[in-house]
Amino acid sequence: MRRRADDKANAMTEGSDSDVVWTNLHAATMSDGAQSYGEIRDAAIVVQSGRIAWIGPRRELPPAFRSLDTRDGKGGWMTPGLVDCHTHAVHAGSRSDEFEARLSGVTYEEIARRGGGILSTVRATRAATEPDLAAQSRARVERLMSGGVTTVEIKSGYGLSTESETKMLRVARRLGDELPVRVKTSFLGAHAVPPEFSGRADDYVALCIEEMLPAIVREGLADAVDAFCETIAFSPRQVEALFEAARAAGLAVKLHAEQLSDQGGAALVARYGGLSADHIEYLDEAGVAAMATAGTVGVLLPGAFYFLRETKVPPIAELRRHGVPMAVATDSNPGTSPMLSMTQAMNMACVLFRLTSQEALAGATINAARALGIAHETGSLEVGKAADMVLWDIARPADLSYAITPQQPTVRIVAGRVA
Ligand code: DI6
Ligand code: FE
Repeated sequence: MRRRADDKANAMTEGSDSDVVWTNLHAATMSDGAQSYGEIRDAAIVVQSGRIAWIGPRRELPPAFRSLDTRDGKGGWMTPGLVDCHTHAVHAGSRSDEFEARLSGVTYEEIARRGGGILSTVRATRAATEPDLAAQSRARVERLMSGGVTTVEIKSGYGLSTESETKMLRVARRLGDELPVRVKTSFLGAHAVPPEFSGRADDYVALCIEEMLPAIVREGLADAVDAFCETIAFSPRQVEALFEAARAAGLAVKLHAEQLSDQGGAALVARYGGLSADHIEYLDEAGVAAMATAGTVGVLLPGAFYFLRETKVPPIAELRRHGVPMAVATDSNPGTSPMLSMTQAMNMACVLFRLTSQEALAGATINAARALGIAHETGSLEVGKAADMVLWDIARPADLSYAITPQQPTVRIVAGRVA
């Protein structure tokens, strides 16, 4: 089932526009990870069959490519297409009513305990027809795309029944088929305990393992399995049972870990060779070390931090010291991060978490691709990778994380094709 995204990538590259060379631009290749922008001034980028066939200083362009049609970068900067590696973009409705309640002092946990929060979006998502859910979700994904996103991860987790979880994931897959964007999906059945299982979380986890996951695997609907490990959600023991089932099904794992408290979730997902531990405000150094050993990416979600007025900052210095790759994502969701701009998430990561602007761009490109297990395919401008690229009318790469205002590229290219 994990093969699906690669099939999509191949399908995308096969039917590409003719071979071209992009010139009159600078490139931030992000090929060094977060160490630098991998800048190439006055660059040329050769795109053949949807992939990057050559990239370097224009004056070094090999003669064989000089007769290709050119595309004018108008003096802008080409970066890898942005990768939003953590979203809940498929859901129904809004929660501005809860936002108002929180402004008057009610906490997120209190709202959740009263049956609001995630469960109010569950009610709306269950009630939505598949076409209605698709229409609402499509508008969000299109907004992300207009801000430079070429790959987006989308989770389930607002259905919490086999019928509604598969509905969400089918909608996510369909958006990937219909729109010029790569979509990776994660099964987040263990997001909250649904009302009909109130007080019976273990029974609900058993349903996730015995009924939902097999149905999802049968239809090839998920690329990974995610869970919310928290006192108000699922315990490490419950998450571990789910990860065992994911492993048996051959699916990658990732985890909402240490968002509101330290549950040892990051160490747990690292023990399963997980792709990422996400949120991680309350992560301790032992968890950081476990992630470093396993190669698990730390996904920073400053939108949720901002929106919940969290004050505990993720342990950025420890993550750097241990060499844990850091990604930045929107966490786009109605409860804790109603945000649809990756450059805005980058700005918040710099201002709130003190990432450097290089780290923010690496977090939105190459490290985000690693968090999805697709860094061999996208996330940096390197020969052999898909030509997923965005052109920005900016003077310096740091302009992308500098502005608070959401930014839009002038050209967006997916698998070599202007989209
Ligand atoms: N952590 C979050 O921030 C989102 N899910 C999660 O596990 C919040 C989801 C929501 O409130 O709807
Ligand atoms: Fe999330």
